[in-house]
Amino acid sequence: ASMTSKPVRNQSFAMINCDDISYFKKILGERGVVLEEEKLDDANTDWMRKFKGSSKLMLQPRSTQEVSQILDYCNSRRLAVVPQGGNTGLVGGSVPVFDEVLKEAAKLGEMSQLMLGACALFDTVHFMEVFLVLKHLDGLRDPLPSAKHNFYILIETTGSMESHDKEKLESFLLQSMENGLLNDGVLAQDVNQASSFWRIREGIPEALMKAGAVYKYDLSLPPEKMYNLVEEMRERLGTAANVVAYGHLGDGNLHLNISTRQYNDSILSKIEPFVYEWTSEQRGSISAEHGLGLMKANKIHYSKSAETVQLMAAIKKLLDPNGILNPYKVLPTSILSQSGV
Ligand code: 2HG
Ligand code: ZN
Repeated sequence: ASMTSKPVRNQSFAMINCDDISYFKKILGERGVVLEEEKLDDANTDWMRKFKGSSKLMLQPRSTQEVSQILDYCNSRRLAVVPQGGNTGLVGGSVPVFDEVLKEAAKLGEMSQLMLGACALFDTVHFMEVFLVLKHLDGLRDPLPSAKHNFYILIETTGSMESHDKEKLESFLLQSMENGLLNDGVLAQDVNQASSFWRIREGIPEALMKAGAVYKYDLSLPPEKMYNLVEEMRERLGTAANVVAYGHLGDGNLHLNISTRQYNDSILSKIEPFVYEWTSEQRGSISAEHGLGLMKANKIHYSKSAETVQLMAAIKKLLDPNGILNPYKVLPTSILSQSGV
């Protein structure tokens, strides 16, 4: 079951024919043109298995020049294109909706990876759900086995001097325990232990997938309000669902994940539009880290004004006059048809 009703195919886009394929083989060589159904099937399906397209062709350019040749051609032929990296998106942003041409971006992605690497240098504070992960994933240990707690935070600092980081964290832990802010805590003694803590934090999405169906929301909210939404949602849903909250405390990013045995419209109607309205009232954003994709293209008005959305559509029209780039995503189809995209 999908959480989004599918838009209709934009009939101004052409369908791929043999001439197109010959042209792509000419510029990319045989190796750059993938037609095998099995490979396409993976790329057509998002990793949560919620969104599925029917692309018949994947291109693997290896230079920016090849990329620009592909886009020139697709634009002149009105062939819609979906660039795809790791295909680990959560909002249906990286899979085709219909028969768009797939363009593998992984081989060109080194620059933006660099950027992720640089980000990791900053101190990070995450909050997380521990038991869910311990229950569903193997080989992990409870870092604070003496008692069960409701709320865990994971803090990592990366200063230039390890001993100084350690001192800072030790005194933070001690002080916070003294004034009742924290019940319990543990400091990783070496990199192995640190990475075992991280495995718990990073295992949450996987554990949720194993637990059953999951409704995912990626919100940004004032940090002091974040948990109110979680509590309200728990009240609203009662025993029908397990409301799981984790995320990036430092930037006010709440991953509200609602786990149920199966997808079910009555649960969905208790979650939406409530979750979007609540976020909008707090002047938060309904898409903090993972974009709007297909899933939230028609929800953008909860966090952006009509003027801003018009402006975004105008910029899109300027850069992509035929609307061939990743269509049906981010902006509502109604706005784009008004602006003639
Ligand atoms: C994370 O912080 C990722 O673990 C995934 O951004 C978020 O699964 C999610 O909702
Ligand atoms: Zn995240």
